[in-house]
Amino acid sequence: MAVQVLITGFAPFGGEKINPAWEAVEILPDQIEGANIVKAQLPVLFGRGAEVLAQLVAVHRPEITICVGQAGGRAAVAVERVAVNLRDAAMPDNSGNAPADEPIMADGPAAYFSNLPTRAMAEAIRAQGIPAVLSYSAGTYVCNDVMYHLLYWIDKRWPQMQGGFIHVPYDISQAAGKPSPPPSLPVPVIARALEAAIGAAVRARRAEAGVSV
Ligand code: PCA
Repeated sequence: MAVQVLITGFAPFGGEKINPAWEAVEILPDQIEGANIVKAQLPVLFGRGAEVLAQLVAVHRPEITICVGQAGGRAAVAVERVAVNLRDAAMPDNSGNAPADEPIMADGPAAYFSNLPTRAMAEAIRAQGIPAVLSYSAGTYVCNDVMYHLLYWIDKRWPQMQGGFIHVPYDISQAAGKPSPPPSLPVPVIARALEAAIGAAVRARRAEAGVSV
């Protein structure tokens, strides 16, 4: 059975016309390293984004789930290692909700680590000649909300699943529209980075399962 990978991007938010995370996810191939790639978009909504993800996991039963979000201003693709149990919005989500100082899960730990091979994923991106870093904060906005929920479910409900999060820079078209242009990467390059990261995660899963490719 082919490994099933669920990969999500987000809708645009914060006044942007596009979200490079979704644009890149959308153009990924349907197969990477022999794994099936299921792509979906999540809404930029506290709570609801995670609910949509839970439905997708329940339907598609992926072995690997990777969510991808825009981190405007970052200069590299960031493979996130940690999600924290905190909602603290610097700007409202797409429904105008801006929670402050709230836990995500009353019965959850302060933080979770991703159980994906994050270092190998970052190295695989760099091997493509694309800047990549390991990141120790996914923020306290909707991306962290979704990542925390994902790791909470892996802990409580779906222990066979691996999950994590990747933040990506602005697309060059977004940077070009700003008076003091922040760092950016073209969407096709971001897609290549995601493909490399997914490939590394799939290879590691197979190696662990002892399955020959
Ligand atoms: N980035 C936001 C939420 C949606 C997205 O693409 C974040 O970093 O929280």
